[in-house]
Amino acid sequence: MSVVGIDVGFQNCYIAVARSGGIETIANEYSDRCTPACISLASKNRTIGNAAKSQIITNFKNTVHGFKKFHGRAFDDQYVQGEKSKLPYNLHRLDNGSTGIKVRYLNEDKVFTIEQMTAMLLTKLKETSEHALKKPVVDCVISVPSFFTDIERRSLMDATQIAGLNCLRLINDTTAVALAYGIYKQDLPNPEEKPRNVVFVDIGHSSYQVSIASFNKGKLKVLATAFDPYLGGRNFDELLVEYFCGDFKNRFKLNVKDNPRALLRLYQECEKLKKLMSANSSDLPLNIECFMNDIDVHGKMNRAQFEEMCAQLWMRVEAPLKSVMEQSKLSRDEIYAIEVVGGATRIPAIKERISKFFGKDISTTLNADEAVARGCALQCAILSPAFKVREFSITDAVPFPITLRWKSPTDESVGECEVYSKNHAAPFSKVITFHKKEPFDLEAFYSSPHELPYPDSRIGRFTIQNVVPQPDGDSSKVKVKVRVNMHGIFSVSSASLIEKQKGEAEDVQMETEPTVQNEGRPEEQVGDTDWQKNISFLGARHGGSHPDGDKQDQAASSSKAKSKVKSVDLPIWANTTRQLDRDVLNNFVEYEKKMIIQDKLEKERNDAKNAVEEYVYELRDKLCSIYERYESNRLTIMLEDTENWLYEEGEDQEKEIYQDKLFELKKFGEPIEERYREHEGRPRAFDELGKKI
Ligand code: ATP
Ligand code: K
Ligand code: MG
Repeated sequence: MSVVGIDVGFQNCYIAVARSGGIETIANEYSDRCTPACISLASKNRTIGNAAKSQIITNFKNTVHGFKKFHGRAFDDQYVQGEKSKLPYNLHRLDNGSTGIKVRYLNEDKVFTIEQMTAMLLTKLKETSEHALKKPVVDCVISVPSFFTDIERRSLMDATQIAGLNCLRLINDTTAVALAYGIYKQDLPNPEEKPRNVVFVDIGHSSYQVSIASFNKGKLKVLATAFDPYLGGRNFDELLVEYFCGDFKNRFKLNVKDNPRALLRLYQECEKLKKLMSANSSDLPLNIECFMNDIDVHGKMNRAQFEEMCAQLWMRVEAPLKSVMEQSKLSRDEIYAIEVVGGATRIPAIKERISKFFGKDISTTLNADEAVARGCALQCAILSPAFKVREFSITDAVPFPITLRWKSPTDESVGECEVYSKNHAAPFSKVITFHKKEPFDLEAFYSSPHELPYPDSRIGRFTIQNVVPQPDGDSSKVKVKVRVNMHGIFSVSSASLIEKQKGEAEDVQMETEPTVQNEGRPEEQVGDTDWQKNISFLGARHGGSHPDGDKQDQAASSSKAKSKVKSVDLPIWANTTRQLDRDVLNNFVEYEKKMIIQDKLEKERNDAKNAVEEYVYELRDKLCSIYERYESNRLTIMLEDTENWLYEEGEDQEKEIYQDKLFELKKFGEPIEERYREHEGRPRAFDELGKKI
């Protein structure tokens, strides 16, 4: 079993793994621990990560980045439409209304879903971790913004399946950071003592998240979360770009916005400038050669100017901090530390604002780029039976309250109840008892749409099937188990009908209101993969088969049998909004595999071609130097022919053709190399002999 944690960022992804020495972040084939969230599609293959990032300008229509927050969003969604105008590649409305990405791939127009795009990225990250661990990677823990709603989380889970990963937990970014902070701390208060409260701030490229967690020895509890889902480093880049577009228009008469390539270059330069300004307060240059119409442009900016320009953004730093403090009901002096991570927290003005709000210095004891990935790997290690880690319990918080509404087809009565309040502990299961004579519907939705960073508050509809009255005509007692699981996803996980036993007095009293009972968090016992259970619900929808049910529940009912109550599992028909159909998902899994093979074949083909090229250059060099004394006219001509061939019809051939070519060349090259080695070997052999005597 693999222990891998993946931080899937809007811009940057990091991987941490557990090895015998502990948790470490690993580097990709470019010796870079950061893998850009970027995918470039081309006529023969796709490139992902660093190689794709270098295509952003040259292959801008087919190089995809900045798509993380399209998960679970409709094409018509306001956020998607707002992004669309800024993206160099094309978005496309899919048949089911969700957002697709249209690119040219293998010389065809192709539309990929967001799940597929993220799966491509995950494939790359999976390969990188497999390379580092030297074994297959399947189990992992992946980070997710704490403000992601059910549908966005489901969509991300679909992506992990397409990439062939078994995601043991989608963990909230700031919760992962809290874990990375707390697990190694030796000096946490004892369980009976007052907990230590720490604020965690993560400002990345696209969003801003805050949480407060309280720590005692061996445990952490998230008290509250808050966010500005639309404030991140990119907002500063945008303002800089805006400024220089105006500047270049005035001074160079250039319409940068009409030229996608130039605009993309400007974005890259502005981001560099922004980072430089974090370390320097003096005037800094921005120079781009051959920017547009053969014109070299140059501009400058300093920190003071930048800070003035971004006034509207600094103002947004405070709100989430205020919100999280109000929710936690803690006073500022009850806060032990403010730990900041995420690239954009390196901006001095942001640090100042946060520090000013709390009236104390902020801490940067965690690695700003790697803390999320490390926390993910730690969570994976905790869930892995194969890995020994310190006991540490993590209680997360429900970011948005969830309400359940029920109704029966004939019965007019509709009722509802908030089953999870804001900041309710998660993961968490509850059992709700109903008294019904017929199947009924449960509708789950977020209770306060106004605070939801998503336009649709619906979570799903669940029909409890096969409900019948008792033989005497009375309503049956139906126990429904709902849960917010390890991934922060809501589900109705099981339902059972309690049959009245003959001669029993119990159950006679009629409760009109359903009762809600806390079940606690049995999920924590194992690396619960109840995602698969969700899939089996979908199976129930198509095949009408009975859902798998819940093992814990079956155990519970068998123990209840002692109290002379018989319970019958009821099938649930689940309809969660816009989740990939099982067949569609399977097709995507197969297609991803095909693309992986295609990339591998293309790599082998390229390697074979490069081998020919390298051999030609190497041998030609040697023929002019160390092999000079050997007769080689024929070979010299062959090499020249091959070089020309490589630029003409040999430019784009099958792997075997290159292999044959190399073989042919070596037939003539190797005898010369052999003669040289023999010749060179002789005197040295004598030397060796001399030393021994
Ligand atoms: P998200 O968390 O929104 O999904 P992410 O995890 O990909 O995004 P990070 O890698 O945490 O984001 O941060 C990237 C952002 O931080 C970029 O906007 C980058 O320009 C910015 N950044 C990195 N270093 C600095 C610096 N020294 N000064 C200012 N900004 C910086
Ligand atoms: K990141
Ligand atoms: Mg991040």
